[in-house]
Amino acid sequence: ENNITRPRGYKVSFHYNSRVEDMHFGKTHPMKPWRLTLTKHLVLGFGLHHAMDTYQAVAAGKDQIRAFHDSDYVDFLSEVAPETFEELCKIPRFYAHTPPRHENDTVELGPFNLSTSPGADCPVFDGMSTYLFLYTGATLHATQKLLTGQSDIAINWSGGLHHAHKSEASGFCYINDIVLSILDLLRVHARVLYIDIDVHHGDGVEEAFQRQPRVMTLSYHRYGPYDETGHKFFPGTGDISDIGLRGTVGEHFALNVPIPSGIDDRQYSYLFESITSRTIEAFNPSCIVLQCGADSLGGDRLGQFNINIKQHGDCVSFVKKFRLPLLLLGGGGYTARNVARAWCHETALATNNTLPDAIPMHIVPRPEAFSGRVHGDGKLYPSFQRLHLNDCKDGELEAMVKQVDW
Ligand code: ZLM
Ligand code: CA
Ligand code: ZN
Repeated sequence: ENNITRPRGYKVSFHYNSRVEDMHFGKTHPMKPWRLTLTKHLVLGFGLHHAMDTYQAVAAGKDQIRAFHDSDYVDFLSEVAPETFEELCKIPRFYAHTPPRHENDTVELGPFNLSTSPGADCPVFDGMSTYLFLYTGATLHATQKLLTGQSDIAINWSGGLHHAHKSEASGFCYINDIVLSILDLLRVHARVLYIDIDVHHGDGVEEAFQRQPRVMTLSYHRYGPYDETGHKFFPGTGDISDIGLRGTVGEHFALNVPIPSGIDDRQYSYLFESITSRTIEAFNPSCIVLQCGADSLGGDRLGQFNINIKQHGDCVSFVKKFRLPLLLLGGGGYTARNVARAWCHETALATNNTLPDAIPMHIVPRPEAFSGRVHGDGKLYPSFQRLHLNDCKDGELEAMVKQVDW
């Protein structure tokens, strides 16, 4: 199929469990696990599984998650479901974690920033525990493969949930699989570099290691002053002056690259390559974790950047060239067809393959073909019949947002 070959001289592993696809955050919630279905079908359709070792992820154990997260929070996550939420909220050790209410709150928040209100960022939904423990299990197994040297590059597109805090869900993230992975890597590696190209600031990972000089966090993200509606782009942190906790040994081991809306390929590539190479040179890590959030692509439902799949992939290639053990994770990405095209392309780059632009008709994902349920909006996008690495917006590349004056 398409002359897909295994990479020469190194090994790639792919970690996934299709059960994550059955989950629904809510009807209009931007996070669509369906994007992972599309990604899987492109990866399999192009035959990229022949170039890697593929592993079916098993759920992480509660004790593994307690390496970072609060024990009560882990208990809550493992027991919570829409039916049990209200009762669990009344248990004192959980109730104690309910944030204070603000007057103009539109959604009612329960313990740990979780909620059953439909407008919540972190809703409690059916099958949620299964979903959380599976994406975490996939990341932890990928990490093990790197630690044992059985893989040189390990991939988990269902992971990369960078906003989760020790005892609080945030921004669609409940368990911080990245922090858990880095904690494991630190058992063997002297210095771990974390790079985050999601359009949002990787605040959860940065915060977890703000006193840790053996972990350098580097996030590229949309950041700026308040917008017309009086809000900051989520999560509102990641200023250039934010460099790790001052007065601790972790100071200078966080880097933030705040970026205005509308940044294009050339501008992004200049920033990414100059800053990333200087960081690797100076920090000298022995392994790298790269969060490949695809909401930095042009045309993303939540993002405000204007970069193409080709450029997004070039970031992966650039990091790969340093030949260090590399963990590739997903993250954000809210225009499903572009997310799938990007992560499939990046799977090809990881395995040293080049994909033809045309997606053969027999592998164009047909929504109606899966489990009798209509996922996404149920439409077959015309643009999805080609990879279109240089066209995230189907022909119109001007930013949806105001182009800033550079
Ligand atoms: N409201 N429904 C990126 C995480 C971004 C915080 C403003 C909730 C949404 C968004 C939820 C169905 C990653 C904020 C937003 C509305 C407080 C955010 C539910 C639409 C919906 O239609 C929606 C009714 C929802 C949430 C939009 N939330 C857009 N942006 C951000 C979180 C996560 O990509 O970095 C990694 C995976 N939250 O701006 C509010 C302040 C909650
Ligand atoms: Ca980022
Ligand atoms: Zn994001």
